[in-house]
Amino acid sequence: MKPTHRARSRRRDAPRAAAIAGIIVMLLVADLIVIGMLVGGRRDHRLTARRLESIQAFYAAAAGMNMAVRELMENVDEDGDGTIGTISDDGNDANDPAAGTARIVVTSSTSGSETTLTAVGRSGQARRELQAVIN
Ligand SMILES: [Ca+2]
Ligand SMILES: [Ca+2]
Repeated sequence: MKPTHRARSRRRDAPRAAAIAGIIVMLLVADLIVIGMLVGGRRDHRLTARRLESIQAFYAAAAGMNMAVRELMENVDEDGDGTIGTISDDGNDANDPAAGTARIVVTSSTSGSETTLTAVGRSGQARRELQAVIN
């Protein structure tokens, strides 16, 4: 029996259909790779931003500590918060000095002959704290 025209056409189209299916699978894989790279890049960007905020907060705390130690060395309330050795320790975060995008506050506590200075730097979601004990 001789194959019909339709059966011959199906046999010729089979490799073409397989090639199209292969191309579609390759495009899907390429899409998944691109999406994976974009998601990974976005996560890296956020992580870098958090690290930058953490570094800014740390250096802001260090700057605040230097300001507080200077007040103690000079025996002058240079920032006008009412206490020598503290920086913007007035319970109002809005007026804390800024170092770039970071904010600073330094508090002080005294126990016996020891004074503990606590400097807090804040930047974005980051918060870094430094302490110094002065005898
Ligand atoms: Ca002060
Ligand atoms: Ca303040």
